[in-house]
Formats: sequence, C-alpha cells, structure tokens
Amino acid sequence: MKRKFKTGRLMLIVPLLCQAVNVFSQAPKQYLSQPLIKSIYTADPSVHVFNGKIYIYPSHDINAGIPENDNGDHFAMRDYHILSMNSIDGPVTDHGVALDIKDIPWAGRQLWAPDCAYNNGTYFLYFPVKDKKDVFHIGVATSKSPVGPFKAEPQPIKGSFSIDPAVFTDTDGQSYMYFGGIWGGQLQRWAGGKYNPNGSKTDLQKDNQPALNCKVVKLKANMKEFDGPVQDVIILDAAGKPLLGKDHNRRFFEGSWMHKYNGKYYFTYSTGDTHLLAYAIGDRPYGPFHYKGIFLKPVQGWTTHHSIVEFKGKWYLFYHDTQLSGKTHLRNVKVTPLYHQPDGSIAMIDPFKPTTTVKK
Ligand code: FUB
Repeated sequence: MKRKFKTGRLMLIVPLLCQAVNVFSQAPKQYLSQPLIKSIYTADPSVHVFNGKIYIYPSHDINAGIPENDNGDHFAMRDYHILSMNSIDGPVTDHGVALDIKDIPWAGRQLWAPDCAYNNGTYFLYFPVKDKKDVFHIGVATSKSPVGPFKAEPQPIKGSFSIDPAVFTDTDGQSYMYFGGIWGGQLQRWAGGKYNPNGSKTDLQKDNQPALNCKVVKLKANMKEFDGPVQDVIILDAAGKPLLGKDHNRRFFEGSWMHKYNGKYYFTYSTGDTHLLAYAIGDRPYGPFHYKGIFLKPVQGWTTHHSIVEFKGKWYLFYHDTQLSGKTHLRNVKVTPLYHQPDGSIAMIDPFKPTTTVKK
C-alpha cells in the first residue's frame, strides 16, 4: 500500500533536511598540522636525519612580485635556509642563509627544491637553478656542516637537467639521484635527448603515449658526478603497462622521493596539476615501479612537494601548503605521521580534518 505524504509535512521536512546538509557541507575545515616555522616562507621540504637530529632542506619562498604563470616564474627564490629539530614536536631552528644565488657562478634565476646527502665527512647540497640562458640544471655545493654554509661547484653537474633532485642512499652505501619535473621544470624539453628551447611549455602533448618519466642515475663516490647513464623511472599500471600522458591523476609530474621499507623501494611523487601525492613500489632503485595509489589528498595551494623519513622508529611525511599566506608562491612546511600498513600500502592522509561546527 502506498503512503501519501501530506504537503504540509513535506514543507516541514524539506527545510530541515536542507539545513542539515548546509551545516555539514559548510563546516570549516581544520588543517591536519601546523606550519613548522612562521618567520619565513618555506616549501619543498627534503628531510634527513643526520647524527640523530632532523634537518629540513626547503626552498625559501619570497615575494618577488612576479605574476603567476604555468612556467612557475612566480617561484623566484634566491637563497636557502636550513632548518633543524631535535624532535618532531620540538622547536625549529632556522640556521640562516646556507647558500645564496649570487655565490653560484653559473646561476641565472630561480633556486628551486633542493636536497642534501652525506658521504665521508662532507654534506652535499643539491639544487636546481636556471642558468644564464634560462635552462634548469642541477648543481652541487659542499660543507662540513649539515647546515652550511655551502660552497657551490663552478659548473652544474655534467649531464644534469630539469629540477627537483632527490638523493637516496641505499643500505649498501650506493647513492642515486632521482630528478625531473614537467611544465615549468622543463623535463618535456629534454625528451629528444637535448634541450629544445621551442619545446612544449607543459608536457609531451601526446595523451595516448607513455607519460614522461622521472629520471634516476647513480652518483659516483665523490657525490659530485653522475655514474653511468640517466635512466627512466618507469611506473606501470595494474596491467603492467606504462602510465599514459593523459593519466593526470597518476602520472609523474615533479617532486620525487625514494624510501626503502621492508626491503621494497617506494617511489613517491607529485601529480602536479591534479595536486596529489602518489606512490609506486619496486624491487630495486631503478624500478620498474608498480603504481599503488595516492597517499596525500590535495593540500591548500597549487603545489605539494614532500619527503618521507624515519625518525626514532616512526615514519613521517613532510610537505607544504599555503596556510600562512593563502598565496601559491608563499608556502610553509609541515609534518605529519605516515603509516605503512601490514600489506605494505601507505595509509591515506587527508591534510584537512573535517569538523561538524554548526554554521551561524
Ligand atoms: O618550489 C618550486 C617548485 O615548485 C619545486 O621545484 C616544485 O617541486 C614545486 O614545489
């Protein structure tokens, strides 16, 4: 038997339902974690534990007054500050300028996301910067201290190009550099093996072909030179096929990182224009890697760039958003715990905590 709703009853129920939906959908979001430092803008945190202490190697964002574009011209950084912490919840120390663009003989503009490695008594700071012809390469600078000051080599690393170096030292002591980034990172312009100044401003523009890959190369023991050929970091889908150019939710964009967990190699990266952090797992540093999923939902801001580090037996994700400024190019670094689940997957992280605050 059909029950009839009386119009009067409907008129009472519908506004109540609308109010309930409004209350929950309009609830303000809370950030999962807070900026680690507020006195300067910082982004792209590459983090390492040296001598039992946490060192953060971030970009130092500044307001250069350059309008935002797909090329990333608004990211016009000029120096690096290194941060350190004795514990994850403890105070953060800013160690001041560790390297200035004016002290890099070959540099033109835009000091982007750096990384650091240690070998045999020396710390090596790796940095991408455009040369005087506006082409990104990767340089290296050295110091006896993890916080610098660092002295840059007179030339970029031979054979280097594009951006976002991430140096991973395996348990056998061999170091590898992962690097590359499309769009403003210029990786697409190197697709033919040498730089094409007239190449695409974004990607390969070939949606049904394999996407551009991140690069990986061994480092020599001196940590200043590539050892052997630069290779592609291939990411395979569940059918064993390389991810395609049109697959913007899964393909590599920039900001790679490598960590080893339970004997497996976890290649993690940003999907850029879809604003996700994704991961793929392999059996060796060169891959191939099998795409597994995303582990960080979009943050506030256009970019997100991360590192994953173990400290005192627990794992952490360092990342950035724009909580302090609300502006794309003025970012702040953050940290949150990261969990590997028993099946080896990484538990999803939401950079916001939903609340059920009633809208007034
Ligand atoms: O900070 C400049 C660039 O923005 C980095 O190199 C990219 O990874 C993105 O975070």
